[in-house]
Order: sequence, then C-alpha cells, then structure tokens
Amino acid sequence: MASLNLTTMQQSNIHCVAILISIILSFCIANAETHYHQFVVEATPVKRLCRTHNIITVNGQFPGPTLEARDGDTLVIKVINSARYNVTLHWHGIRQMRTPWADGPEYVTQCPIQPGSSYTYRFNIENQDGTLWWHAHSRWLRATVYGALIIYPKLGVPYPFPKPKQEIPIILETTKFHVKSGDTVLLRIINAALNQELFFTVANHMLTVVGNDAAYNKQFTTRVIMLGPGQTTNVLLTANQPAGRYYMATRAYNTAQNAAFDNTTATAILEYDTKITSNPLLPQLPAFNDTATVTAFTSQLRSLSTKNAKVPIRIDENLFFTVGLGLVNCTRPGPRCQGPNNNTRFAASMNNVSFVLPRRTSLLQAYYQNIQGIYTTDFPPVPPVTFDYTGNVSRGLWQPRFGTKLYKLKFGSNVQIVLQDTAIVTTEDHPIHLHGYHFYVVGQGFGNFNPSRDTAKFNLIDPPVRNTINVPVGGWSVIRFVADNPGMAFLVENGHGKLQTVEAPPPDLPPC
Ligand SMILES: [Cu+2]
Repeated sequence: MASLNLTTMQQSNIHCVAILISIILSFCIANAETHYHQFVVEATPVKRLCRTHNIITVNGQFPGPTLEARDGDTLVIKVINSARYNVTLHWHGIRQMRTPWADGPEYVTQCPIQPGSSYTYRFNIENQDGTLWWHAHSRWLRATVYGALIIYPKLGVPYPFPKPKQEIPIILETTKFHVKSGDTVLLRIINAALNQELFFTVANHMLTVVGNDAAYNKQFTTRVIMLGPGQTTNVLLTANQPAGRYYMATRAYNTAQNAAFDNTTATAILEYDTKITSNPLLPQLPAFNDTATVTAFTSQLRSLSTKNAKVPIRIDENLFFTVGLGLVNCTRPGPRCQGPNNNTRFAASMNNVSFVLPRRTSLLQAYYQNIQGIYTTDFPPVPPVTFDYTGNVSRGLWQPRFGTKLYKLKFGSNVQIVLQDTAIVTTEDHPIHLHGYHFYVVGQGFGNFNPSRDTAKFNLIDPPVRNTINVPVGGWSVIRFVADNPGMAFLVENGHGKLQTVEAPPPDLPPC
C-alpha cells in the first residue's frame, strides 16, 4: 500500500483547497433560497358589464400572484382550498426532478385537494431559468386560476443578452405598460388560454426572441410571434419609435375547418413616458389561418447551446403517435353531442386511444401502492393500423377506443416520438405538452412523416428546446428527450396518452 506522506507545503495546499471548497459550498447554500407562499383558492366577486358574479381566484387576484425565484431555489406553496370545487395546481414547465407528485395534474400525479382541505407543494428548480406559469389542473378552474412563474438565473449568472432596463410579464390581457424612450425591455409573454394558439405583435416595433418555455434560443428578430396554449416566449423590445402609444395585440390562430373559436383581437397598450395622449396605433395582425407565418416563425427557433444540453442521437425507443380527433356515439343526448350527426361527439385520441382518467386514485399513487386495475401498460408504440394519416381517411377508422393506457419507458433511455396529425374529422394543429420534461424539436413538416425522406433533414445540432409544441395542421413534429426523470410524465393533448418511467419514493398526497 502506498504511504501518504505530505510535506507541509502540500498540507497547507490541501488546507487551502478545503477552505475554498467550504467557502464555495456555503456560498452556494447561502444563494439557494426557499420561498414560502400561501395560496387561498376562493370565490371572488368581479364586476363585468355592470353585473357582479363570482370567479374562482387565488388570494382574490386575477390573474393570480406571480411567483419569482432563481434557478436552484426551492418553492413551498401551501394551497388552502376555500372554494366549492376540487382543485390541484400545476407548475407548468417545472421539470420536477425526483418530485413527480408535486406536478399537480389531478388523478395523474395526485388526488385533488378537496374543499376545506389543504396541501403543500414543495419542489426545487434545477437548471432552468426563464418564464413559466402555474395554473389549476382541474377542468373548471383553469380559466381563472393561473399566474406567472418567473425564474431568474442563479446569482451572478448574467442573461445571454444585455441586461434589460425593465422586465414585464404579460399574461395576454388588456393592460397598459410604460416604457422610457430608448430603453430595451424584456417582455415575458405567456399564453394562458385554454386551447387557443395566438399571434402576438406590437405596432411599429420589432421583437427580438431570446427564449421559449424557459430555455434560451439563438436570437432573431421578427414582427409577429406565435404562442400555443401553455407556451411562453421572452422577447426584447427597444422603445425606438416616436414617443406615443402603441397597441400590443393578439389574435387566435385557428386551422380546424368549421370549428368555432374566439376571433376577437385582444390588446394591451405600450405607452412611452410622454404627455402625448393620441390614440394608440394598431398593429397589423396575420389572418386567423395564416399557417405560413406560423411556419416562418417556428422554423427560425434554434436553441442556444449550453453545457448540459445534448440532443439524443442513438435512439432506444422509437415511438409514433397519431394525434387528432375521433367520433364516438353519445350514450345520451346533451350539449357535448356536437359531432356531425346528432348522436355523436368528438373525442381526442392518440394512436386511437382516447384517454380516461381514473377516479378512485391517481395513476402515480396506483403505481406506488401497487393498486391493480387502475391502468394498463399497453399503450401502443405505433398506430394499431397504418393508413394515409392526412389523406382521405375511411370512416371505419374514425372511432377511438377508451382506455387508461400507459407506455413504460426505461430510465435513461433515449426517446424519439413522431407526433402525426390526422385528417380524421378535420386536420388541425395540435398543442402537445410533455410534463416533467423539456424536449428537442428535431423536425417538423406537412403531410405524412416519411422516415426515409424526413430523418435526413432533422436538426440534431441546435434544435429548439420546449415543453409544449404545436404539431402543424396536417403535418408532423418529431421530438427527442432522455427519460431521466422517474415518475409519471404525461404526454397530453387535453389529457391523452401517458408515458411512465421508473420508480421514485412514495409521497404524502391528499386522499381521494
Ligand atoms: Cu405543464
């Protein structure tokens, strides 16, 4: 055995190193903060069009409180449910590394917090900064129970762009924002709409896109940006126009044929510090079905390479999911029977499975507690029948099957998922959101995905990193990620199709 004989010099060096390490350690610990919040979910009277009615809010605020933290911090949010409905809160885009039970979707990762009870969410922010948001993950409350979640870089870590003079969170509503002539400000734009893609633009101003879904991108300048439901975009805006007032405006992007959507234009006002009170200038917005503008925008997105970003190259799990609508027969007539014939209704599906949430317990609890009969793990990795997905689909393929089907992934595996829109009922763009993960969007296109032709065109160098993607209308998107977060990651388009990875310790969750 080699003896260890240290000279005084070496000893003092080691001592120095030890001190240095302990200084760095205490510095890190001192820098990571824990933020405590109390969220009371409650009915709040609001006046609209001269009439007062109740909406459900957090702490009486609409939109709800903005959460602010730094990368590396811990958030502890005690949710007190004083409303008459079950509630859960979801921290959209937070990776929830090793805390899947804090993610929030009801009956997926937890049972709901019942009226009169409370539950405390606790989670860390790990290697993420940018703009995210939180919202109720129970059907009725999502429309009013939400707010911004802003993550600043670790102390001493600069933005990859000059420090803006001001940072303005925008949760697409009508408001007024003040800027100083000549200043560059950072707009953190959040699309909190339930199910609506939105164009966003500011009259006479160019927008420099610097980040999406809490990931930085290579900067580019554009007049219009597009956000899917749940997506966020950070843009720099320089107040370089004549002093005055300018509208920021949003309009829906909609591709489904004959489907009703909100076609109003929502506005906010960007006001220079000025005495001029002229009418604000209105910007030009793309037409509601302007897919070319959407494609032009998304094709410019490139990730900013960071040291822990690596696009998976060798693929272990090659999955192909069709996403779209189907028609099912109504069991009884009612307002949900809006299908083409009187007794049918629409049901979203993936690989012909229309997902059904359990009611007795959550999927995660069923998994931890080994409760049988809640779900099966036979979600199909490829469509059960191959057909011309975006062509004229035979009526026999329009009826999805209901099920609580999960797909198990091995921890650490490299996963590719092709998301393919179908022409069943109508082609449509689909916002797809993956919980607990960020993924690389390596390719997108129109028509049917063709591996021999399209794989060669993948961007494996600097693909954008996102947590939510819009599968193009009548087209496909290919995403890649490493299954590095054990728990119940769930791939959702209004709750359809599940992915599951390996185990994590049992949590203390609300009872069902
Ligand atoms: Cu989410």
